[in-house]
Amino acid sequence: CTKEIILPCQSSSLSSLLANNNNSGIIEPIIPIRRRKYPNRTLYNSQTSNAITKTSRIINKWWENQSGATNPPSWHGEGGRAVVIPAELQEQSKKRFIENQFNILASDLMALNRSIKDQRSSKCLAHKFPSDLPTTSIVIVFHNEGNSTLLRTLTSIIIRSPIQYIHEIIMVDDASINREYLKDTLDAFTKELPVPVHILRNNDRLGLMKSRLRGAEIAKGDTLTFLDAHIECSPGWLEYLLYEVKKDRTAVVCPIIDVINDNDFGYYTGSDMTWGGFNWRLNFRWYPVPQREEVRRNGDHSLPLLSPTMAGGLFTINREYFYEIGAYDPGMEVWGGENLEMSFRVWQCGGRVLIHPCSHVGHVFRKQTPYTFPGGTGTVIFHNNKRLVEVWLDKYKDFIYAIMPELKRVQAGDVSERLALRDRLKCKDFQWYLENIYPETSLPINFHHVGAIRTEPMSCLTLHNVFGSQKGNRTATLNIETCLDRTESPINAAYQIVIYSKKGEIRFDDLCFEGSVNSVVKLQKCTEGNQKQIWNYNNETKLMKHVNSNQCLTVDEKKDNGKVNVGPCVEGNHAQQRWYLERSVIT
Ligand code: LR7
Ligand code: MN
Repeated sequence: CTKEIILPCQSSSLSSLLANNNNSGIIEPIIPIRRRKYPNRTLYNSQTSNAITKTSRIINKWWENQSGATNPPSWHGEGGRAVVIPAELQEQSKKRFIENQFNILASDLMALNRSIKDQRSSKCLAHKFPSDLPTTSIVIVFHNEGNSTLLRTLTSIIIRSPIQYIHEIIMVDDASINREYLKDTLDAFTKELPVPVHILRNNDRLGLMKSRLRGAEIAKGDTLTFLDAHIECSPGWLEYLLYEVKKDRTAVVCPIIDVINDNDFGYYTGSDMTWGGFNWRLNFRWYPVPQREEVRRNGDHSLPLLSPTMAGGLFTINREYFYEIGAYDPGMEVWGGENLEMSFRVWQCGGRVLIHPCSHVGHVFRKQTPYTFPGGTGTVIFHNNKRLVEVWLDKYKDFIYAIMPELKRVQAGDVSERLALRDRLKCKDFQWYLENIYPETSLPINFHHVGAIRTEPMSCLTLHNVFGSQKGNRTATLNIETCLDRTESPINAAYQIVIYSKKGEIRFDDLCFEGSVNSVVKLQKCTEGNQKQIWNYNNETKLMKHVNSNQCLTVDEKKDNGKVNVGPCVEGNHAQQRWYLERSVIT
């Protein structure tokens, strides 16, 4: 089953994350670190300028020790540009890629305080903040993080935040192995920073959820801000997050996540028209923001989006509210699932998940994890997802288990405390969440039928390659094949389950049956208002009409290639056009 597991940050979903126009934004001054001046904005008082100067001095010292040079070897990556690896370093950089699953040499060639573009629109820049924003404790957990990426994470926080709001930075080393620099070098670097930095070190691997819980426990700030360990904060990233939490203590606020290329560290603006959802296998996914959300915001892209889910890595939350709403599920291990769990929980129990389009933080997206998953990748993620399903999904459990029969078999462990939490908070059910917060979901909410669609001899519409491989290529195909028994071969039978929705789509996850006159039916991304994706079933004649062409769904018997076509409807009894909807997997 591991081949089906797709990590959220795989490259295929990245393209949908990028903004169309990457050329806007003023570049911070590209000058040597020592002389770099930061514009004095509101909130950026002398305390902040001093912090920036001091941080720059430390960075210089760090580089001198590292490379014997006053400044980095050359000005790589300035303005967020990509690093060009010198020919003599290319082989080494490729060889060392696996250490972190990103090009650490490219990162090493850049200044820790390399400049990037200001990502904010003029509308965002016009926002005003009160001076009494809540403070924050920044929690960064890491397992085997790269040196320069981690130090750049810290540097970017300090040089791009109004320092008076940073109560402290709490770092949790989740039992990294064979990385000496995460000990003394990190201690020395952080000791000199102009904000208090606490470093906790786990003796045993706790995984990211329990590590974050451990970090949050010692936090004293008004809010908590969680960050991954390989990020770059862009100018103004923090103010917007803090202000939303000040206005609404139940808001969980995420920045737009910009993309730092894993190979050359080029910094690319994330789209403000992308939000968080999830697919049938409970993988977090980016999807386009629907029109209704544009209407709700009056087209103002400097206002926060109400997002169904969050990516998980980067967000600010009121510290007390974090605990009220149930923090993290301590039964979850290593990586995965906690992002959806928190999203469902926050929405179902009265909070809100926001993405603030004025706040941008860059993140190094990797195609694979560089570290081990104690217990096995599949097992761990399934265990976490099973807990999520058992606690939050109500009757949608049955659907998920039909789609992922493997998940039904794994152990969730004891979830009674999480169920008690849900009870205590009087949370709404999952149906409410889907209907009100995520009506665009690919899960079945408004449907005529969920299950196999077959012809008279037991042949079923069957899908292949729907979720793609780890590398992200997805060449979904549709065939007509022998119907499979869900008890005998549940895993393969899952690919014969489709939704026939009230809108008239026939869909599998986010893929829709798309037809046109006299041609083979294709699987395409479902798109609102695409008439070629609308079907009309007649329970009496058993015909499945393709509305747009006024033709019928037909088994291609002549070619005998296992394909289904849209073709002229035949009067009377024609077995190739008679379709039966098998018993639904949910009601
Ligand atoms: O055992 C572990 N212990 C850790 O401390 C495993 C991981 N970690 C740390 C790790 O070093 C990193 O700092 O946890 C952090 C997240 O792990 P990554 O960066 O290896 O994975 P990721 O970027 O794919 O993680 C995304 O999904 C995770 C699901 O559990 C978390 O929610 C991450 O926070 C999340 N990251 C983001 O949302 C950033 C944007 C990427 C996307 C989409
Ligand atoms: Mn990450």
